[in-house]
Amino acid sequence: MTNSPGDRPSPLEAARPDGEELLADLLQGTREAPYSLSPKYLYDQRGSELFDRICELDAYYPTRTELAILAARGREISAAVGPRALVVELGSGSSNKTQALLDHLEEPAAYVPVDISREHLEAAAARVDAAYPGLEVLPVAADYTRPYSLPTPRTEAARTLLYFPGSTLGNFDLPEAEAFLARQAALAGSGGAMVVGLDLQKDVDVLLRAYDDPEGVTAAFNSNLLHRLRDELGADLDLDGFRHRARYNEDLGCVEMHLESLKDQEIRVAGRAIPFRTGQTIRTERSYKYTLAGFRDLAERAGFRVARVWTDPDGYFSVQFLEAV
Ligand code: AVI
Repeated sequence: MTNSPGDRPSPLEAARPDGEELLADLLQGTREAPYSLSPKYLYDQRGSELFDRICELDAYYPTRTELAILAARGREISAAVGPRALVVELGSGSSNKTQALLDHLEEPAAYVPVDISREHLEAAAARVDAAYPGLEVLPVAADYTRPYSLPTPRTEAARTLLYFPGSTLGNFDLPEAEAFLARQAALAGSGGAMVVGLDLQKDVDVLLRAYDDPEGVTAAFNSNLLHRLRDELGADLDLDGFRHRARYNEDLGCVEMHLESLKDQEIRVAGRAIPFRTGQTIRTERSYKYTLAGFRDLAERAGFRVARVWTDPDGYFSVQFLEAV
């Protein structure tokens, strides 16, 4: 997933859950406190539109910061990658982040967007076709959090380059992030590499503002889940009985989004009642903020060596170049 207007955060939407999965996950995640629900449920159509708006907010620094790094360091990134890479983008991406990489690369062998959504894939393929005539585009319809295989391009590739911008990795819990990276290292194979965008630890006030913006767009994005429960599952609930909360979890080093109950109440769904006390929450997302050393250790455990790191002047965000070892 990348995150800028038009972005589709793929791992989060990867399951394309139908009502049954949403209900099963809701009941499972609220069997006992603390309650939680997978962030993938944030991204229905309205949620994706709200996420696009988040990426344009002043308070939400990651998108513009990452784009600025990619623009400033394009040449260095290209030098690290080298010519004739098979560029595999995890998630069909947004045109500006895809272009921020492709514009700089030397004769990429082919571009392979991987996304579960055929609609997003087709849009990405069409965008890249139009912007880079002559570049072979080989879309893969797959959930990239699960095993998938890569196509063989017409032009022999010098290496496989996985591209994973947007700090989407930050939405994985740490063991999950490590296992995911280990699978990518195996997929990229000998000589393979990855360019990954990762948000970094910073002042907690800056973080909390990014996840609880003054315009209330993130609050709407989070609360959209309640609308989904009502509209898709027929849940009986008080939409105004909850509020959006962003919290920093010191122990884990992540920002969390919660929906907090403003009173003692129940959500009634499918013949079940999910009780809430005043102040009780359901966690809807974790967004990990890495330190450079912490990520280096994680990447190494997963079979990657961190070869280059580029950051912005404030050290808010990083674009990292990893080589499979
Ligand atoms: C998609 N992902 C990287 C975003 C993040 O920052 O964790 C999702 C998001 N949640 C609230 N604002 C943005």
